[in-house]
Amino acid sequence: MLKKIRQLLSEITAFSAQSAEEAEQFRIRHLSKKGTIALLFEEFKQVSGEQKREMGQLLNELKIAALAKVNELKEALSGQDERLEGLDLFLPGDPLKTGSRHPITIVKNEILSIFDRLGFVVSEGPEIEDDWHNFSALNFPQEHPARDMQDTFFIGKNPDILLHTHTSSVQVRDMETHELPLRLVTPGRVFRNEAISARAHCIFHQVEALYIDEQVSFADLKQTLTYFAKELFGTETRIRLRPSYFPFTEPSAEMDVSCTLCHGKGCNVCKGTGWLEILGCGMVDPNVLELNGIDKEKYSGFALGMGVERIAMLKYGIRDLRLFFENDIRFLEQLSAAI
Ligand code: 2NM
Repeated sequence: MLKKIRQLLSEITAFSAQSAEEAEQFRIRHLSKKGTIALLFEEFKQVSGEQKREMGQLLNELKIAALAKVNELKEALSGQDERLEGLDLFLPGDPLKTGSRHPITIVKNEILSIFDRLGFVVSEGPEIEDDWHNFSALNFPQEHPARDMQDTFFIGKNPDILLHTHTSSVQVRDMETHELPLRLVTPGRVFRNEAISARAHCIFHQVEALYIDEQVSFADLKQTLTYFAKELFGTETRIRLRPSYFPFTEPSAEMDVSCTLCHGKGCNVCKGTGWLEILGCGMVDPNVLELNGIDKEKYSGFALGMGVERIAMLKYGIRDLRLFFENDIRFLEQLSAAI
């Protein structure tokens, strides 16, 4: 009888079931009133003497093992059938909703990628600046109107701490800390105290580029601009430069590209001119080089700056700049799908 019990014990511990049905049959076979274990207990009544103790212990062990196995099987298989009931496992799953990049980020990355191909490295810096990095080091005279409360956001009452109005302030920090030559692009948010409209916002995104080395010329600037415009708007794009003025460049210019919509014929996007204004640029004013500790006899440089929103508007025919800041999911999805 001992042998029988041991055999049954190993059979029970090794047992596994594929379905709740099989588990139930297992329970009936071993644990019902007429099951194998009940019969063994019946037999046990006849046992006497020395064997009784050992056999009793083993029988109890067997019963506990069988009960544990039944519980284990029930737990593993419970609900399985109900959960699967009425479910078509071949249906496609719920689609995962993925986000998309903001159109400004997409266009900004495209601009940075074009400059990357020309060897310009990305540099970023603080949005909160002091007067030196935002104005003085860039040759803005003390009485320049941009320093006015009307144009610049100052932080608290301190006239020396402000939100930077262009990313040139980051380039000043680069001139302070880096060896020459410098060839860098500075993307960033900039802040100007303007009334919000379809064409202006108090926060916008800028990318500026700066190249300083020996013998950098206006011809280098023109070639860089031509390459940039053709990469961004297509190889048929032409550029033109108009004289302009910035405190930090001399000479200064504004660059137009041939209208991306009518290719120069004249339409309502270019207001009949055939040209679109894209960016400002120029040769770094020798005063700026000097203010930043650079030998103006040995070195020269060019710089340029553009608003990312304006380029995104022209590239994708968006008429209201405010759409970029509202984050209406329909606008973001529509545009990032188009880009
Ligand atoms: C512009 C237009 C023209 C510019 C100048 C400098 C620096 F640091 F070299 F002085 N950085 N960026 C610059 C020049 C920016 O944005 C419309």
